[in-house]
Formats: sequence, structure tokens, C-alpha cells
Amino acid sequence: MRTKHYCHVCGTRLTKKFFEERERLFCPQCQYPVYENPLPATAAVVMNENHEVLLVKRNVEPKAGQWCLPGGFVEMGEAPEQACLRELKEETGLEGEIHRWAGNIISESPVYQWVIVMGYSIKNVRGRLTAGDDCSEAVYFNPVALPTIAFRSHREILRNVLETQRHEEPINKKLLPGVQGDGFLEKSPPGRRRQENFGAYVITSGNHIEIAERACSAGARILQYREKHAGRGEMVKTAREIRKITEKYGTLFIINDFIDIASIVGADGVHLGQDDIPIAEARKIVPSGFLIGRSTHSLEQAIEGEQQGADYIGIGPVFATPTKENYIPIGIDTVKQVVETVGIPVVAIGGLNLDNIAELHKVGVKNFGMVRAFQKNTEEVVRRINQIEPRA
Ligand code: TZP
Ligand code: MG
Repeated sequence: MRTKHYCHVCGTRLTKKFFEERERLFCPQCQYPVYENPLPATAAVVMNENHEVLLVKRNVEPKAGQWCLPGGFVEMGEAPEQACLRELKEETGLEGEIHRWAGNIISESPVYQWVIVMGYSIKNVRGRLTAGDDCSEAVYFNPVALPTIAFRSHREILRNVLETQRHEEPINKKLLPGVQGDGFLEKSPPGRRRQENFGAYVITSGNHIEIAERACSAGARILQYREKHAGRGEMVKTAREIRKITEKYGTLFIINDFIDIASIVGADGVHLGQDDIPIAEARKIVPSGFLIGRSTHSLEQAIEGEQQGADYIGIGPVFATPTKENYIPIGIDTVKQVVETVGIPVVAIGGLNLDNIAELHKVGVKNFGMVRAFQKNTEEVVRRINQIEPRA
């Protein structure tokens, strides 16, 4: 850690003195202690109408070349809120208003010792997006496909905002009696264009809770609770437990088939099969940003899933599998065509294991959905798949 040697007012070499209950740097000329406080900084969370998050690519140290939230230091005489809006304007060209405070995070900095980062979410954003001071790019990202964010404080502030939003928009709100109908509901954004990489797409089976804990602790980015036999009451209980685990590790939580259970436990999304509720109908009762995945079994269905507004599709079974035995395997060529054709994330599924995913990766698959392969050595399997396909 760097320390100060000279008084910033008169330039005299500093000494040390016991003052206000501890030893502090002291200027013998000014007769004042020199406090070593954390430096105040701000970070702005800006989201567009598609619920994508604005990040900037830094072109200054520390962490030049990496992405972070727009923001910067508070100048003398400025309120943190003013500093936040000024930095936003300088770095991205955008103007906005403070929506709400999103947490203060203290973090150690190799350059500035300690920094206290004050986060704010921004509303009423306007202006033309242009990378400005201290950054080479300013880009909106799908929150499920974020690049690595350079600062822990920014990651935590962003998580605060996304979490708050999720809790503010429970699906139940949309199901209140007497307030139904398309007009009442803010529609979720349609399927996103950006190709996602989840890497391991973990589907639980058997001991769901144990698999969830093991997979999430090993860094799974997404996990689906798939249960074909249990009663719905029991499913709610299990899903609640899995929600806690996924929340703890920051893993996206998807529930297979049951939009009501997804709503009750506050999951991040639902996975719907060809015979389940149509995506457009589902969108009417889910909050914006809620993920809807669709199972597909051919190129035609994959294209249709994207057109209908799925956030991602599953395609398979790629290989023969007892987990879905009444389906004819579609093979790698079809998967290749699907990956090359649709613009939303494609999860290859059916008969996948550590021995055959490399050939799928070769044809452009970035997301590997599996049931049986996560039953044993879950952590190891998750890690090995995520090494093949690191976070974007
Ligand atoms: N959808 C298509 S194949 C499949 C599903 C749910 C099952 C995949 O199971 P496994 O055990 O990974 O082959
Ligand atoms: Mg289904």
C-alpha cells in the first residue's frame, strides 16, 4: 500500500502522532493530522428498454482494457449523485437522473489504497451513446451475458440493482384477480440477439438440491430444475431451496415446464416444451427480463422459437438418450445448422457427456445441456465444461 510522506497543503515532511485514539500522519507545520480516508467514487447502473446493462471498456489504469460500470471519483464540492451523473455524461455521452441509491461498497485499490464506491441506478436516460473520457467503448449487454467486470464493487452494485428489480416485479403482481389483459402488462422484451455462452447448462434430476449445491459452487452459470414425477407442492419446496442456492452463487435459475412455480419461488426463467404454454401467452404474465427457453427438435422449430421471442432454445436430443427416449436423435449436422441460423443462445442437449462435447464445440455450440452427466462428479464436470467455454 502506498502512503503519504508530505503534507498536501504546505509540503512539509509528515511525522506520526497519536491523535484521536490512534497513530496518524501529522503535519508539524500546519499542526493538523493528515487523514487517510477512502477516496469517494461513484458507479452508474444504466439499463435500456431491453433491460440490457451499459458497460464501458476502460482505456486507463487500473484495469485498462477491462469492462466496468460508468462512473468515477467525486470532485471537491460535488455531491456523489452529481459526480455520478457527470461521470456518466463524460464517459458515455448520456444524461440521466438518479433513480435510487444502489449500495456503497468499500474496496482496496492498488493505486488509491481504499475507495468507497457509491452506486446509483439511473433513470430517464437520454442522449447519444458515445465512448468518451477514459474508455474506448460503451456498450449495452444482456445481463445474462456480461463480460467480466473489472471491479468487485461494480459487480456488487450491479447485482443489487438486478436483484431489486427482480423482487419488485413478481409475476404474482400480474396475476391479481381483476387486472388481467394485455393492456395492463408491460411486455417482456423479445428474444435477444446476442449469442450467449452459459457453458454448462445444468439440469437437475434425482437429488436436485445436492446437485444444485455442487454445480453452483463449481461455478455453473445456469441451472434448470427438471422434475417429472413429484407433486407440485413438493416441487415448490424443492424449488425454494434451489432458489436459495442459486442466489448464493449468482447462478441463473430456470424451472422446467411450470411457470407458476417459477413465479412462486422467484426463479429467473422457465423452460417450455413444444406442447407447453406458447411463449407469447407466457410473456403476458411474466415480468420483463424474465427468461423463457424453448425446447426444439429441428431447425424449423428452432427458427420458430426465436421468432416467437424465446430468450434461448434447447435443441435435441443430439444423441440417443434414455432421458428422452421417444425422440429420434437429430445429430450434429442439424445442431450446426441451428447454431449458424438462429441469433439467440442455443443449448445442445441429449446424450452429451465430457467425451462428445468437443465435437459440438467445433461446430459452434457454446451451451451444453445435460442431465445424466451431472449426476456424478458434478463439480468436476461443470468446471471442465466451463473451461471449454469460458464466460464471454
Ligand atoms: N431434452 C432433449 S434431450 C433431454 C431433454 C430434457 C434429456 C437429456 O438428458 P441426458 O441425460 O443429458 O441425455
Ligand atoms: Mg417440458
